Amino acid sequence: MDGKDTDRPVTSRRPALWGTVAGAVLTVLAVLAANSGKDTVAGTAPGAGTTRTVAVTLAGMRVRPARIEVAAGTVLRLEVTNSDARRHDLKVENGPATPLLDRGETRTLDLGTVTGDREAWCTLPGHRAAGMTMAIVITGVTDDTGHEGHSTAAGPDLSAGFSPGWQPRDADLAPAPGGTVHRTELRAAHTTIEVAPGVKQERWTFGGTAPGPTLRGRVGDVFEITLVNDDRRMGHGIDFHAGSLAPDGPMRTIEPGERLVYRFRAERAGAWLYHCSTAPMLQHIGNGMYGAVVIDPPGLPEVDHEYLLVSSELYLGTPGSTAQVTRMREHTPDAWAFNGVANQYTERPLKAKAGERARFWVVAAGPSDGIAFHVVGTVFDTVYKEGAHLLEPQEAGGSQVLDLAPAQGGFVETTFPEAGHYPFVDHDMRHAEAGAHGMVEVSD
Ligand SMILES: [Cu+2]
Repeated sequence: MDGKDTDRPVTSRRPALWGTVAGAVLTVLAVLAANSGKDTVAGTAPGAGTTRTVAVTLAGMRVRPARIEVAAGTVLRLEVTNSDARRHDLKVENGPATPLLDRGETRTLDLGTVTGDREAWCTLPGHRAAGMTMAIVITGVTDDTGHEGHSTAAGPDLSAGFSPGWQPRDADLAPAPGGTVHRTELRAAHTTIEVAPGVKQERWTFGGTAPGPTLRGRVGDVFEITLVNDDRRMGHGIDFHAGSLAPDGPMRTIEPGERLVYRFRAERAGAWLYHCSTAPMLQHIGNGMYGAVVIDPPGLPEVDHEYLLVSSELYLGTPGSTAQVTRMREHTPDAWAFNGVANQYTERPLKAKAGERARFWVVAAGPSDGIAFHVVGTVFDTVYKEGAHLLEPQEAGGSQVLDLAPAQGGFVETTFPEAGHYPFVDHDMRHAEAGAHGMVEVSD
């Protein structure tokens, strides 16, 4: 590669955690300050005889802080509180364990004098593997593995908070604008985006967002897109699946500072992908260069809400670095996302009212995963996939999942039966539990 890779090696996992680690250290510092009155110093070695009490929270398949640094010789106490609706415990490697704690229960674990690194985890089946772990790292001793700590948590901490001022991408899909010719300028540029709670990631984008802007029109409309390459470092191109034409000219790669005009007529309805056409597309799509084109089927009825959700994997780290591209090739994403940000609609739910009808347009951007789109608590009475109605309301059947391969698109419709909280997910649970999860809050 270019020798500027700043990723950690592939064997050392999960760059996303560094944000969490920093947060954990701050928490520890805050706890230290809060408890400084209790400290008793009985030796001259750093940490020797000092007592530290650290508040530890169990919630959302995470132990927080996920990492504690203590000086060798410190007497360590963990004040463990379960703030989750379900029960958890915390077991310290070669040390004490709490009993199963109900929500709101607290137990103090006395670890005594700590001299070596330890792990702690929830012992319920599967919780440790899901990321309920904490690393207790002793400072002032050489770690012969050369690593800082041994956190084994997987992926970004999705139970952490988004940064102050963070806003989700609007999932509402606006109606097609008037007119039959739609002109858009798309600028290819690098942008830093908060792609998961507290995780800022450099993205390659069309128009500064990933997904790029959504285009919408009717069958027969003409789209005239001017692509401008504002990226000073590399070439980009664009490919609209909604139009048919010879790729040679309009899909060519343009160099930094160049522009091209891509004109197509949308001859057929559907939920279409567009994406960067420059090789390697795994990297260009995987770093954010994709978006949706919605061409309404003739006679599409009005509904109370129309949402657009573009699904994708997320790969963290320096875009295009050896480490990131290796994860893309090995298909080990750091998270999955709707509209480019893991868990954004869990944090900021979509809103609807009981009895209202919603249409969810879904496009699978990949680059490697499709989606099994499901809305918990609802049955779809309408399914439209790849240009065809598979199910319509007057039929007796119902549908539970819209399944899309990478680059496919469609929509489903449902009516929310009553007030409540309806999660929407990629029903591949590996994806749902790592970011492909949102919520519709339905009120009376
Ligand atoms: Cu590109």
